[in-house]
Amino acid sequence: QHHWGYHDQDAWLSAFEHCSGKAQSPVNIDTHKVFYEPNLPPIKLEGYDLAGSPALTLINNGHTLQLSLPSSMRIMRGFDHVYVAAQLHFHWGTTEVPGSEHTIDHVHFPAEIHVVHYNSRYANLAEAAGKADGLAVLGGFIGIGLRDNDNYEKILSALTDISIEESDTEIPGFNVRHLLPDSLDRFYRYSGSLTTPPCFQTVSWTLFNDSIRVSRRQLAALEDTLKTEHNKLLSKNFRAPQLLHGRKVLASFH
Ligand code: BO1
Ligand code: ZN
Repeated sequence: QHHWGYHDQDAWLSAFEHCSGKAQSPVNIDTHKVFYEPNLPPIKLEGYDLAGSPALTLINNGHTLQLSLPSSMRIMRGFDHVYVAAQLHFHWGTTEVPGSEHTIDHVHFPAEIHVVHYNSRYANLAEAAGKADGLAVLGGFIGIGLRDNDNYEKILSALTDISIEESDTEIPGFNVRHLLPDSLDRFYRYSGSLTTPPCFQTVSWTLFNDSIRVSRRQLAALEDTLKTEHNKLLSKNFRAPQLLHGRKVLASFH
């Protein structure tokens, strides 16, 4: 397995054949060029409230901060299939460099959350990842607000326990729905890929229009706590926007 990193994203192209495909992610969303699609079904989530459920494993895998999710969490509506949650993770930058992967009119948000789901017709994420209808990722833009976000604090307060690469910890179950925007009604939809190697072009992407707010302190905790290989700061873990190559970005709203 090739040891990829964010510093040399051009190296992904030669080491992973799918990374040079024509349906890669992330992309810029040009809000003046999206197609309003009134028939996009609304997103209906089920089983996202994990309060009182078994503890969840939070891991620093050297590329991101990742929370393992139980298969009780599902997207019941919004797609042609039922999708089962596997994990959620984040992409971020530094205080100086906003680190969302997707951009809106070429502007980055400070950070982005991805809730990764796989099609329930497959056994697990690994099996689904290479299938055309395999994956659905829900993406949320994270911005800075004046108040601490109590829901994000359930994750961020555990970061100091996993500052070393490949360390993990357990956190109590909580309502994962509250990590997403208040309204899920306004979203963008397009066909793309995993934003990291192996870059499989198997993801139906949903990006919520309404952003999520965390405090400046909380964002700093995400940006400044985790370490990657050689004890270097884990930051700027976002891929540059990729060309659409004729793909259409749909919008559920106008
Ligand atoms: S993302 O949401 O597009 N940033 C994304 C990127 C990579 C993965 C999931 C979501 N997952 C990767 C796993 C690898 C696995 C690969 C194919 O999927 O991290 O361990 O090999 O199954
Ligand atoms: Zn991601």
